[in-house]
Amino acid sequence: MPLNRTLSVSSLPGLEDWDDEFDLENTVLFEVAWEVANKVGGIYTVLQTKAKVTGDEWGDNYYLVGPYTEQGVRTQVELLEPPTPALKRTLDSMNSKGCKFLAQSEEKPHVVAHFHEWLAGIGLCLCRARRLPVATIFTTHATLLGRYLCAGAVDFYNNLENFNVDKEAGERQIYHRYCMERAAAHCAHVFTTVSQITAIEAQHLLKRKPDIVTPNGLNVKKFSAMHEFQNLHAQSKARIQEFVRGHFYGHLDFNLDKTLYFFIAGRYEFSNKGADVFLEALARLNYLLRVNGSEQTVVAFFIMPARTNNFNVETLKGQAVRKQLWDTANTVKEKFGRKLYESLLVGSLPDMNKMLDKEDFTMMKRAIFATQRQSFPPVCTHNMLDDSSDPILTTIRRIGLFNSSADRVKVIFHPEFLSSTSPLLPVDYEEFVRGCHLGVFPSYYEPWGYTPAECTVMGIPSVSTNLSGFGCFMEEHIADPSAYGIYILDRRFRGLDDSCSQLTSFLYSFCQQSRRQRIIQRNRTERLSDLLDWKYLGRYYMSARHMALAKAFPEQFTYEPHEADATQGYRYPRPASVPPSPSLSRHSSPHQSEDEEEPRDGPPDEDGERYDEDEEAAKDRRNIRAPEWPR
Ligand code: G6P
Ligand code: 1S3
Repeated sequence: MPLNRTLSVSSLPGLEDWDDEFDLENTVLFEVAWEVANKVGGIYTVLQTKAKVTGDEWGDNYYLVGPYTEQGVRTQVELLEPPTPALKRTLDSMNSKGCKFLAQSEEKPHVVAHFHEWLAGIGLCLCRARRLPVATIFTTHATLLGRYLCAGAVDFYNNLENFNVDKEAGERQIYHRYCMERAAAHCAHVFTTVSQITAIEAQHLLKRKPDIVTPNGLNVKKFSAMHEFQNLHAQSKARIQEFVRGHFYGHLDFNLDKTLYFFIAGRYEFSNKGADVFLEALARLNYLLRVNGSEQTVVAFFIMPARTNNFNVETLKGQAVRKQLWDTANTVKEKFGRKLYESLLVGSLPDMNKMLDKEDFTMMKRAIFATQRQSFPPVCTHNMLDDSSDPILTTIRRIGLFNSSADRVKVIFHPEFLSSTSPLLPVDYEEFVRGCHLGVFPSYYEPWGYTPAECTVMGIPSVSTNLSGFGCFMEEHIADPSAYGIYILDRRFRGLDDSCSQLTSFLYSFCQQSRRQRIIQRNRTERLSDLLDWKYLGRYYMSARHMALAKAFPEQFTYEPHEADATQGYRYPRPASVPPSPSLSRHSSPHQSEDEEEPRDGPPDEDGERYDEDEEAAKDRRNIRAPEWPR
């Protein structure tokens, strides 16, 4: 079967295709992970989004192996008959022993087995212990010990070399799992991690330096016209606004047209994911917006699943009240329209004083009466099981962000992942992200961090940190990240309080941008999405597989390492229209008034320049530095 051995990276100007001559005939790839067709977290996203490029390279010789879950089988896979008798016999035998499968194979091929995380790593250790002729790769997406240490009050990054790893793992009662992870890392022909920062962590905690860094990519959906994703932002924002109208009923004393939506989302690891820093910065932002008499309001969403027993009544009531107001307005509109029509039919202009009758007024008064409430709009949308000890709620009580009228920053904690079938906020995650203005992910422990990457490919600016794989990757590949809506918080060289101040200043500057500036910034953010496409990043996984084949089967395969480090070689220049001085480049576009909606064909800027998105993008592309890799 012909196998495609190159990956197309033509979307990145200046970066050549990688054309390694590697004969994959009679070679089979198994990728094994707990999150294959089993959504737990980010590893699922890695495997699901990467499947297309890996399939392009390996064709029918690519197999994903994961746990058998009824739910996964029902919703995510197509059941097939094994194509060869040998495979059928193997699978029948596994089945008879109670081991259910998903799978296909060829006879006597060179096998590459790629294991993700310690749970699957046990298979790798057994392959080596039983001396199976298999080229093995182990990828760790985070180290167990690193995650545990960071969740405690430990100065992790300044002490990486000093931890007594056995003692620390033992004290946290993860010694057995830690040993499996370390054994898998050492047994593998090729060991990889998702970022440089996790590579350093692995070197110290697992005692093996990764051979290759394999950054996480995404499937980038490209629109033919730039304004299409901007339109999607406006449509999705309208859905969020509807929810906000209901949630804040009776307290809608802020201008929705001057309201910005910020959010944090992900696994509920309060300090690892930086929810602590975000809350503190929001409290400070609230103060700044209040004392400076800002007209802007910020609604900050926390989308982090916690234990609940469903939505709370007050939140559901808000949406019911909103719906009732909408229905009332429509009923009155219908009656008004009919009377107007009757009057025009007989050739006269209507008497406006008679267009609404007593019944209409009573109905409207009743609807307004229903919007009265004694309490502030709720902070949390659900009944929390651990309400009194929940870290987000406890912090909100301490900093006093209670959604009062005086607050310029409102908070909504939605402790469940989003779904388009929700009776409360019926949008899926992608639609929600598109409708927001800024994703805020000030993580302390984040080997990669898909959330800001997803924002980027949807053209939504985000905050990440220089302790996250994504933040470091963007810092390395973009000359002026904040001009592109990629704000990278320093959590490496600053204390907690300083990081909170820096985040506050990012948020406050963001609030000071005009609509026009936000639109220009979104265009720039979206332009970076090629950088995160598997079409480009898939090459690192490819490299890992080739290296593993060469190590396991040196007679058949040779691997020439690339001279430059795998993550070098590409740098996005400062946007053409941003002034060179750092002090001037804080605002990402020339100042313009809020009324000037669309940047294209707009009037000249203060300095007399006219902004042209296409021209700016073209200039940027021409300025891209020649790649250092591959050579
Ligand atoms: C998109 C739409 C514009 C809209 C804008 C709102 O760019 O194409 O028509 O005015 O979003 O942006 P904002 O940042 O205020 O939500
Ligand atoms: C890990 O999932 P997490 O959120 O526990 O793997 C993800 C995929 O590689 C990665 O993006 C994330 O940073 C890690 O932490």
